[in-house]
Amino acid sequence: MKNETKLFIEKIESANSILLTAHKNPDGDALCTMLALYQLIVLNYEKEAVCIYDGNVPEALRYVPLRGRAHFFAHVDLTQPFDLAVLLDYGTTNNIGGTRNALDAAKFLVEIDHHKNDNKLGALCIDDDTASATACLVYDLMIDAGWKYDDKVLNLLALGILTDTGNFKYARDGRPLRIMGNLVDGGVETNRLLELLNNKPRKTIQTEARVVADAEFLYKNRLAIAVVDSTAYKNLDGRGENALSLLGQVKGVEYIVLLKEQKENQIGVSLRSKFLPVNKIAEQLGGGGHMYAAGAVVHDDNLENVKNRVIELFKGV
Ligand SMILES: [Mn+2]
Repeated sequence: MKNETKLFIEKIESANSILLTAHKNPDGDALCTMLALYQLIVLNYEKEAVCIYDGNVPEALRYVPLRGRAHFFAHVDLTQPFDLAVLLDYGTTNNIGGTRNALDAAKFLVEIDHHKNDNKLGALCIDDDTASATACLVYDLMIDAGWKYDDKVLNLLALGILTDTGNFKYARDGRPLRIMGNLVDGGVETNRLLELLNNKPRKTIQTEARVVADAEFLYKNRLAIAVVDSTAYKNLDGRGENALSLLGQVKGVEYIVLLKEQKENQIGVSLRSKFLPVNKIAEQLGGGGHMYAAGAVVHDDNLENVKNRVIELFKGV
C-alpha cells in the first residue's frame, strides 16, 4: 500500500467529522467522485461524511446515485471545524468558491486531483496530473486501500470517467479504459449510465441548438465561434457541451469556441480543439485546462470585445 493511502486511512480512522467537497459548479467527475468517496467511507469505516458544493449541479446529474447526499454549502452548518476535509477535482483555488472557509478551518486537508496546479492546498496530495479523471484516482485509491465497494461506488466512478473523458474522447492514456473494463466486469452498464445523463431540460437542448445555428465560421472555417447571451445562458445546463460537440462535427472545423455571458462583467470562454492544444490560448485569457479542452473566465461586460480578443488569439492557427 502506498504511503499516501496509509496516511489517508489513518486520518479517516481518527476523524470524528469528515467534510467532502469539489470544485464549484460541480461537473460529473467532481460530483460523482465526491459521492463515491462518501460511500467508500460509509462502507469501510461506518462513519458519516458531509458532502457540500457551491454553485449549481447540472440537471443532467440529477439521477446519479446518492445525489441527495450532496448539499449546497450554505444549507449546511459549517461552524464547527472538521477533523478531516477532502477536496476533489478542484484545479486551482479560484474554482473552490464558498466552501473555502470550511476547508481552511479543517484540521487536516487532503486533496485528490488530476489538474495541473502549482499552488496546492492539501497537507496530503493524492494528485496525478496525467490522469484522465479524478475518478481514476479514487478508483486506484480504493484498490490500493483494499476497500470494499458496492454498485453505487462503481457506477459513480464510471460516471466520473465517462463525463470527464467525453465518453473516452479525451482519454489521455489507456488507464480510464482499463478501469472502465473492470467497472463493467463489476456490473456497471454503460448504456444505462449514458441514458441516465440524458436528462437535460428541453429549453437547454433548444438553446444549444439555436446557439449552434447562429455560430460563425472563421479562418477558412477552421474556427467555429458561438455566443450564448445572458438570456440564453439561463437555459444552459452545464457548459453547453452539446453545442461544442455539434460544432466539432462540422467538416473542416478544428477549433470550437463558446462564449457565455454568465453575469454582469463576466464572460465564460470554453475552448475545444481537435488537433492542436488550446490550453495556451486559455492561459492568455487568464484560464487554463487540458490540451484539447480548456476555458477561461474573462471579466469584461462587452461580449464583442471578448469575441474579438479570442478571434485575434486564434490568428495564424
Ligand atoms: Mn475532473
